[in-house]
Amino acid sequence: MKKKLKISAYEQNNQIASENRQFLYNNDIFAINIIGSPGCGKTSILEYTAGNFKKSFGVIIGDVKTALDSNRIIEAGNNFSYPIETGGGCHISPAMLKEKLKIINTDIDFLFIENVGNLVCPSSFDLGESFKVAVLSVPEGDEKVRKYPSLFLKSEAVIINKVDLLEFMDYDIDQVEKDCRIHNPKVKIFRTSVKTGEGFPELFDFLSERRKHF
Ligand SMILES: Nc1nc2c(ncn2[C@@H]2O[C@H](COP(=O)(O)OP(=O)(O)OP(=O)(O)O)[C@@H](O)[C@H]2O)c(=O)[nH]1
Ligand SMILES: [Mg+2]
Repeated sequence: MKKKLKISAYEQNNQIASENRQFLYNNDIFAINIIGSPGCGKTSILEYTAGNFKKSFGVIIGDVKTALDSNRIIEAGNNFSYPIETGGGCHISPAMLKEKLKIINTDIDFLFIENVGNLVCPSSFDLGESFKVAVLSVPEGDEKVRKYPSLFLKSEAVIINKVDLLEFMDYDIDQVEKDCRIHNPKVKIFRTSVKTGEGFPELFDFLSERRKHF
């Protein structure tokens, strides 16, 4: 009797991630996997982007429950917004993304994937994205890069959001940048505020430029 070849869950995930990557490439879609703590401002950044980024883009938003964040993007003026309910899962899996890619409008240049709010699990999975962006925010404290290193090893860019709150908090932003560079010396860092718009022109320029090289 022939033995059935078993592949591990890890290999299976990577296989599906490769299929997602091929699909995105075939459709000329540059995909960014956005990872950060609950409440750091991921959806707010995408709302701001919906109002100010002059490129065509879609959004997929993973949450344990509800389509609340996905609906916020539609209200902000971008109809290409799709929710993923993980039903308890602490991250979007490659298979969940694959299902969603079947129904998205593919006439877009960028796809922003807001992962479930969590600094640990989402960083362990390749979804087939072009690159990962880590989002930090001032009120959550300045030690997160040291405490949750794996995300910062894998992120090509880091957004430090809510810088409008710096004057009220003990947050050593220069030290946070140094910590990021220990994990990835080439990391691009953006200091943003959704309230003032600070940092967004630089972020949008980076995304537009980076798309040319995928
Ligand atoms: N002061 C200030 N508040 C912000 C900024 N960005 C987001 N917020 C606020 O932070 C809160 C959480 O923002 P969300 O965008 O929902 O955060 P999120 O990361 O999408 O949260 P989850 O989806 O639950 O993980 C909201 O009350 C926002 O108004 C900012 O730059 N400055
Ligand atoms: Mg959100």
